[in-house]
Amino acid sequence: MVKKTLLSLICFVFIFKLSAQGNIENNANKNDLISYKLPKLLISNSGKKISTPREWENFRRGEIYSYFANNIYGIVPGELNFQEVEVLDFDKNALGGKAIRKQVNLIFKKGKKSIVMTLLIYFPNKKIKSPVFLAYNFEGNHSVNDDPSIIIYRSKENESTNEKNEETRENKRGGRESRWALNKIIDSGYGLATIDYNNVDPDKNDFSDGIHSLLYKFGQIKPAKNEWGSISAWAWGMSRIMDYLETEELIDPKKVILFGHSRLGKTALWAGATDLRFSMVISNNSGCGGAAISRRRIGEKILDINTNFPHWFAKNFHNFNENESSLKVDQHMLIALIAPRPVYVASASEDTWADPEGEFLAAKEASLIYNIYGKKGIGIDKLPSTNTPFHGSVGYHLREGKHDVTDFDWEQYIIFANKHFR
Ligand code: GTR
Repeated sequence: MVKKTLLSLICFVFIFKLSAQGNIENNANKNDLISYKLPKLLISNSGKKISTPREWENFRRGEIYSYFANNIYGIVPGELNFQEVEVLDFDKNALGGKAIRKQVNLIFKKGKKSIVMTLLIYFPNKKIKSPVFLAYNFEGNHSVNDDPSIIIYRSKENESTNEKNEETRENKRGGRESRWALNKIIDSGYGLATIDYNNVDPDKNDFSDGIHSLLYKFGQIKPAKNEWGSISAWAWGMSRIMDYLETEELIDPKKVILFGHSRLGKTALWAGATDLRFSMVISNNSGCGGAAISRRRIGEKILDINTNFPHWFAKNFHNFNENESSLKVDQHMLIALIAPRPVYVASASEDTWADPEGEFLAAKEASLIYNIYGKKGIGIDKLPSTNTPFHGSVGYHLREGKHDVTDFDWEQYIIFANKHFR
């Protein structure tokens, strides 16, 4: 009897301790009953409480950034700027005359190696410097708009011009138009600058191609454990395009907004955390390794992403497969690194693989830093109903529907940008 009572008592204490651990208990995975405790944003590694922007910038931001760099995305092991800019096209009569279209090659060389990034930009046809959305595309610049003048990129690997290849490429022309709301963007006074992310680093588990190999040390054939995976390489690419945009007289370099969907939403967040020149960041349905809290283990987990895409993150990130709780950070801290610049996290109700609620909670937790800067964060505590946007300095919406980018999403991003820029 005494033994039994003792056993129940031990069990009670254990269960109590377990549930008290999660400071967001209600949102823990209901299926496998994992509770979790988020690392504290406002306590430094040495235990110092952070309550002012100065303390955040001097003590806390750097240690969080360096943890993400060395353990998750990977550091960039050197510097390289483009050596040549080649203007391929400049047309003042694009989109029926309301836009200017420009296409340029940014050429990077190191030793015998080189890469070429082909940038497509549509500017509003006005005599002022415009704010611009900068975004990678997945399937080539010509997939963004059905415009026969958009140059089809040919990498060294796919440069063959046989008829069949040409036909496949042509078939993609305008194929992703529905994701770009180009007319809305231009009509609202914004430009759009885009390149195929494969230009920077082809999206495959192969570190011999793309930008990585240009920065290898003698004899190196793959990144070291704390060095860049593809997401970090794509983020680096966004900064190099920013170098170019700073020289572009039709653009206001103080109003460059990073946008990315899915793996490119993860990239936009990391690029925004890394390069303070970006004045706003939007991550659309970015999920695991993007905006979603890893410790929730809902939808895609670290093990899944590192198994299916072993090249996206630094090798060190694989140490956290099935081991999320030993990370010293979680993704709310990535969003916090963007503060005090406006940041937008968007989810979709059917995109359960990206864990919409986890994305919301990260944006909510990151709001604490915005509050320290005297700004309103997301302004709500619970996941809102679908199609109900919130636009504080942290923006959020849960769009009804699947993993995608729609006109509804773009309408929100334009409203958000207008609110903060005008
Ligand atoms: C999925 C992946 C996600 C997301 C997405 C995408 O398959 O699991 O993390 O990045 O791809 O980029 O389309």
